[in-house]
Amino acid sequence: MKTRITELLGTEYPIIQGGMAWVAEYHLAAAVSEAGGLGIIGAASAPAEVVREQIRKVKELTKKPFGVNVMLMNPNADEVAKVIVEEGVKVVTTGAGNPAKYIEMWKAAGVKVIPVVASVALAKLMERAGADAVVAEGTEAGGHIGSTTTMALVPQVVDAVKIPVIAAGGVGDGRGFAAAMMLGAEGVQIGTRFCVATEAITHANYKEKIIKAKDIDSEVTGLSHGHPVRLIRNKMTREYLRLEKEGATMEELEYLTLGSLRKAVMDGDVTDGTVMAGQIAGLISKEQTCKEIIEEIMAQAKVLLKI
Ligand code: TUI
Repeated sequence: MKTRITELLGTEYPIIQGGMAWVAEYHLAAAVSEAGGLGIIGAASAPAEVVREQIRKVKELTKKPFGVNVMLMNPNADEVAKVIVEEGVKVVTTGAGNPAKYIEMWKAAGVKVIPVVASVALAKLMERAGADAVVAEGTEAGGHIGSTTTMALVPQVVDAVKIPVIAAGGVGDGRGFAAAMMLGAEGVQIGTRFCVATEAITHANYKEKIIKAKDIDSEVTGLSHGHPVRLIRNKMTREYLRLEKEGATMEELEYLTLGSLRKAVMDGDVTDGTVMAGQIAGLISKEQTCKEIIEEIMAQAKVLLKI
């Protein structure tokens, strides 16, 4: 399938993997790229040298295109941005902020820049700053989110910019892919379904939490201090939301979640840990390889789109 996104990225399919913190490491990124999508290393809060190592490991596993996601709240973002150039990475996605100050450096080095946005305003700003495409991510997504739904956000971003748009948030199968195309997107970004991929190093308890989740099992924490995060309900979210309701300070809330994502993804503590996932978790019913996931999505979408 050809769209401006497959042309831009040099991939077989217009499917990119989300840059999920801890989950999006080199095994997953290489498997998604090998399966014809765009695998992504999620830099999250990692130091720049760890990101460099991850990039080198992906290169050992695949000759196909891959990218790096820069989480802009990472205190090491400046160094990570430079490592991307030094290592000759071809595609960068960004999240949780405005990457304007890095775009000139990345473009000069020939890096394709794809910011993740949650509003029309930021999409337009990114186009003017020289972005090659944007990911329009709706509030259905897991992790750090905006407030507009994918259904409402994607067509508004498509109308506002000339660069191609990738839809994210709530896309988990071929129906979601086809719906995104109908909204004018030319690609999709998928996170939660790749979290349970065979190649993902995500702890079995985390995968099971996603597989068992129903449609209404996610919560949004952090609304009171302006950093909303979507995750699967557990003891930690109940405690967090109770403290938020009681007017706890950001410091008190941060203390509760310190290292909690690592605890869930790596150690499998899905009771006190942070289980970030999107609303589409309710649709995800089994672990599959990245190849199976991508081929199933594309086969289903091709029937629906009659292509
Ligand atoms: O970035 C994401 N999702 C993430 S990042 C992340 S790491 C984290 N861990 C703990 C607490 C908080 C974050 C987990 N999930 N998605 C892309 C995304 N970006 N969604 C929404 C946005 C966004 C929101 C506001 C982008 C820009 C923005 O404002 C830009 C501005 O003008 O400053």
